[in-house]
Amino acid sequence: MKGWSGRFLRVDLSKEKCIVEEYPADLAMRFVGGRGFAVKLLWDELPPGADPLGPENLLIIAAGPLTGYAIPSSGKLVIASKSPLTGGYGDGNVGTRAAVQLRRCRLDAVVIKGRAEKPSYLVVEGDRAEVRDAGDLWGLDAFKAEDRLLEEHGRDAGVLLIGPAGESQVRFATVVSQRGRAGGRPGMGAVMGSKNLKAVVFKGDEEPEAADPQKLRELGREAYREITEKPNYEFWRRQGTMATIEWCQENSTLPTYNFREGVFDEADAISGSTMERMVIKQRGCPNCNMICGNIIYDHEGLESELDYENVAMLGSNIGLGDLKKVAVLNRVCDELGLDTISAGNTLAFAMEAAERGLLDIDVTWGDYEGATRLLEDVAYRRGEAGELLSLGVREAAERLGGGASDFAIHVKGLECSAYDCHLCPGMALSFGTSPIGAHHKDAWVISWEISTGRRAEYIPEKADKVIEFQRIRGGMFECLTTCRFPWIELGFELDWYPRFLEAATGVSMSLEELFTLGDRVYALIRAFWVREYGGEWSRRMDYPPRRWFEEPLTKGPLKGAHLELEGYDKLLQAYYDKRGWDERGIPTREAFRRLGLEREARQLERFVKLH
Ligand code: PTT
Ligand code: SF4
Repeated sequence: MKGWSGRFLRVDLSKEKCIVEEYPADLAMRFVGGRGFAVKLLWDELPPGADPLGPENLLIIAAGPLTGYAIPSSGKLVIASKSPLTGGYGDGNVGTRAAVQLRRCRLDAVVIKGRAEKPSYLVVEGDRAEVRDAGDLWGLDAFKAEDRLLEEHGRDAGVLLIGPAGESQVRFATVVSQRGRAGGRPGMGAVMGSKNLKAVVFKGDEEPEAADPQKLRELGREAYREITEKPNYEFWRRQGTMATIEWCQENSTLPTYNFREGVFDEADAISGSTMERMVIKQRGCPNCNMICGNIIYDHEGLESELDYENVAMLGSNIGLGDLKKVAVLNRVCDELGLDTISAGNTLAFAMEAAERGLLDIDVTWGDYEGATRLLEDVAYRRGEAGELLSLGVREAAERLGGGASDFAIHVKGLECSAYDCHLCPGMALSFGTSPIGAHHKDAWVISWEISTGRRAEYIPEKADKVIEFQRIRGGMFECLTTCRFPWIELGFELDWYPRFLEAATGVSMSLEELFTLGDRVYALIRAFWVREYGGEWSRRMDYPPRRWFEEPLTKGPLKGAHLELEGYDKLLQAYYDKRGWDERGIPTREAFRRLGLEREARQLERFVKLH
């Protein structure tokens, strides 16, 4: 095979064994890479009902067939596992040198199981892989530990690692890289911690072989040039994702006070324009010419890299209107290895619980010192509140009782990312049906929904749009693992990707085929959830948070707005119908057959009757 190396590294930490194996070409043709490989491996190899924090869980690091080539934004990989936060499929996409170096080791993925006896890290250097002692790294924050590893293995090594939160298995601990890249929101960092695995280091020595290297180089050059010529390019380089603060405020979708409101009185103070005046430098992922990580000095004088989600969740959502202080919370999350989105939700949940007298902590809205303290308590699972909140808002609310579940903002246990949906039924559906819980990455339809005339309409076109985006973003981009920003932010056309793929692999796949790949991956991820939840699975798992239905906005231009349950249910049904899923949200036998998943359907029938 060209483009694909055709090799996985398999690591058993319990036995300290590392073996390289060739995988069948059919896997590449049907699942392509990244998320596709991850879900197929989890489906085939993870024992059903496995404890996500037990040694049997698999941690999968998977690149795609475009990863590492000199084409736009190809420096990303997917990290996946059964999630300890949701109990279902979990993954994240990280832009990191580790992606490029993984491929330079002539590997497409690493599959890690077992549990090391003592704190360890994995080093893959060219063809050599070994598990080493990480005794002196354990306990260090993610920045310090990465610095040490780079000193040891060279500054060009690629590192994925966890901070103290991953070590103590906080359910929303994430995997960090390069001081400001992070991925695996649904607790991929906790899975690493449960395996006693502090870090994975890659350092390769061979370029991945392409089917037509000359053609790929030419396409790459042309594509980089085209990106810089896009009309929005200069603005993007200045603000990156931070422009979204102003846009959300204007459209009343900026999460505020634990998603009670969609507007924040101090939005200007945390906006992209405010940030522009503070930026000291920029940072990005490998192979990218539209880098979007904006770095400022935070309130403590240290560097912090800002993104929209981080600032909204640790700013307006907790009532904090000071960008430099928000930046401290953001940096602390990176150092500790906590997912910023879930951290912002968890802080807001705790503030509201305290306000209602359900939780005995001294932290109020906008309380920067209190929030910083609480983040540390959570990361180290210190004290009663730290321990409780380390479980994520779904479980913390269940344990607290007293109606706390009414203000726990999540879907399937994953805390919502930063879009208030009191009047965005389409975006609410996107959160409801996202394959990892409430994350925006698969179907960010909110911009389309608002720009096409925003009404409380529950029309099937919205379900169609969610599916269209899920195919492109959640399917094609997550399997190729390249960044979707050139397309979604600058309008870099999708038909570049089949061309890149053909030059890299020699395999011709049309866009339509790449979208079908998305459907296949979605059906299998859904099967995974249903298998793991068994009798507890129901369509209610696809509902967005109760607050958006039951507690109308109290201020701003959309005062009084809220979602309608009946309308949402109609929209969800339209979504199921279009996908060929039954009224429980489970793919039918026919839907599985159409996607070439007959065998998987038969396996699923052991757990649930299919229609
Ligand atoms: C992503 C999620 C996001 S989505 C953000 S900001 W965003 C948060 N970033 C965090 C962070 O930072 N530190 C931290 N401790 N926790 C964080 N949690 C949050 O994680 C990211 C960019 C961004 S910035 C986005 S939207 C796009 N995401 C892509 C994607 O998902 N797939 C893809 N093919 N391309 C993408 N391009 C963009 O990449 P998760 P990154 Mg990320 C510091 O990880 O788990 O997917 O959650 O990866 O390298 O940081 O790039 O406004
Ligand atoms: Fe990374 Fe941003 Fe470039 Fe995407 S646009 S590859 S997230 S730096």
